[in-house]
Formats: sequence, C-alpha cells, structure tokens
Amino acid sequence: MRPVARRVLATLMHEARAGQRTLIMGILNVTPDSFSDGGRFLQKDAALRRAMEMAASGADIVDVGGESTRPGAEPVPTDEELRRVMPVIESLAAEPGMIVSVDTRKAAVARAALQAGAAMVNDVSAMTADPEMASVVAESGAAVCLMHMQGTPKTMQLAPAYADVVHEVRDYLGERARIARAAGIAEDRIVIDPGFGFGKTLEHNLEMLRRLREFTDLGYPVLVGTSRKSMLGALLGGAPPQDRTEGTAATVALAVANGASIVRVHDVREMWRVVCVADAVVRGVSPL
Ligand code: HH2
Repeated sequence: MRPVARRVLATLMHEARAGQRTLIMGILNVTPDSFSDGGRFLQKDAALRRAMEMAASGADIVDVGGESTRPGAEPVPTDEELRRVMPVIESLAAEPGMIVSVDTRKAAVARAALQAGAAMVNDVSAMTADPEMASVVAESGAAVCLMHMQGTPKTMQLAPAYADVVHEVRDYLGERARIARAAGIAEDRIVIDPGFGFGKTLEHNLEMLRRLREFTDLGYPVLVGTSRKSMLGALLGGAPPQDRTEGTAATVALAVANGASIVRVHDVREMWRVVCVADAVVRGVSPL
C-alpha cells in the first residue's frame, strides 16, 4: 500500500470507528452479469471513467468486484477474476488519494490487488471461503469487511431461515471478527456487514435494518449494502434495479439514523446528498 493510501485509510477508519460521518463506498462491478450494472464496466476505459466519476461525486472508497454474488450466480475461476479486476485496480490505485477495495472471496485475488495498491478487502464470505485470506490481509495492513451470508450465492435465497436473524448474524460477525484479530488483523482495520440480501427474506432484511444498533454494539464500524437490491423491488411493486434509487435512499437514511458507518452504493452522487442531510440530522455535521 502506498504511504498516501495508508494515511487516507487510517483517517477513514478513524472516522468510521468514531462515527464522525458516514463514508460512501462506490460500487464498480467489472463483470458481465452483476444484477444491476452487469456488462456496463467490462471495458477498462469505461470502468476507470466510472470510478473517477464516483470519486468526484463523493465516494470515499471504490469497491472493485470481478465476480457477481447475486442469487444463483456461478463461481468465477481465479484467472478470470484476476483478468477482470487487475488492470482496473492497478490504474485506480495509482491515483493519489484513491482508496480501492477489492470485492473478492479468493486470497490470490486479494493478494494481487493489495500488491497493486488496494487498501481494503471486501469478503462476502467473511474469510471463510479461502483459508489463506486472513493471513493475506493481516500481512498487508489493509482493512477488511467481514460480511454474513447464509449458504452460497448459488443457493442462499432458496429457503433462508433463522430463529432470530439479528442474534444469529450478530453472533457470527462477532466470532469472525475475533478470528480476524487472532490472525493478526488490527482491531481498527475491521468492518462488519450483516449482508442484506445474502440468504435473507424481505422480512429478515427489514428486521436487520430496524435493529442495526445491535450490530454496532459489537464495536466495529457497520457497512450497509442495500443499494438497488431486490428487497426494494419487492417493496416498490416490482420496480427494476435501475428504478430503485428512492428506495435505496430510504434505506441509506435509515442506516445512518441507526448507526451505520459506511454505505455501499451504486448511485454515489444521489446517496452522497442523502448522507449529507442524514449526517446533519443524526451527527450534527455537514461536509459543505
Ligand atoms: N452486496 C453485493 C456485493 N458485495 N459486499 C458487501 N460488503 N456488502 C454487500 O451488501 C454486498 C457486497 C451485491 O451487490 P452488487 O455488487 O451490486 O451485485 P453483484 O453481486 O451482482 O455484482
């Protein structure tokens, strides 16, 4: 990681942990099949343009992914995932002040991305998919986002079931964070995420958003990723992903009110404005 990225990451993690303001993670899917923007950013030029646009619109972190984890998705081989994300990450990480996250479950992809200058690993398996992931993250000094998922993308929406979704997910995230720390990842480099839409029914998702404080009580910054997800389509009469902006905005505002530190979104310009207003109400701060 470059010294500038190291410094910016330390500041962002401090802000996230102290609850000073809500950070925005902009989504960049370099995939042919992501649920809402699949195929749009497969060409490197288009991906870089999109990343720069998101940074200019207020993204603190750009999250680059080369494998869709939408319900039903098939796994992508390592060499294909590397081929998709690495040219983009290499260019982005060279931009001064740009904080790049890599959305991957594979240690080999994380290692290559971190060597190229990425500052964060966003692992939707909470480092359970690859036994080498924890040591790769620990050695790099990068941040990690640990997300909860019931099952795998292929099967997770078939029959999600919990006795109490918030208790189960909270206990799991607490345990994964403990394991991350035991592997040498610093406490102030860990972010947790309840995993909206990952093996959850609409009711589970609503319950998690309503009771988000029970996750923040674990003491780690909480990331919320509801952007354009099917829970919003279900609540908005079947609106397609591109027509879920207001629904996303409602969940972002409620996430801020309920203690989220980071929101992961597609519509950065719009959600930056939502966060601006929500942070003024909830935290009494304004970036303008
Ligand atoms: N959601 C998606 C992917 N990665 N990472 C975290 N930490 N939290 C999330 O909620 C999350 C995530 C799915 O959204 P998207 O990347 O837009 O779609 P796809 O998986 O189809 O590429």
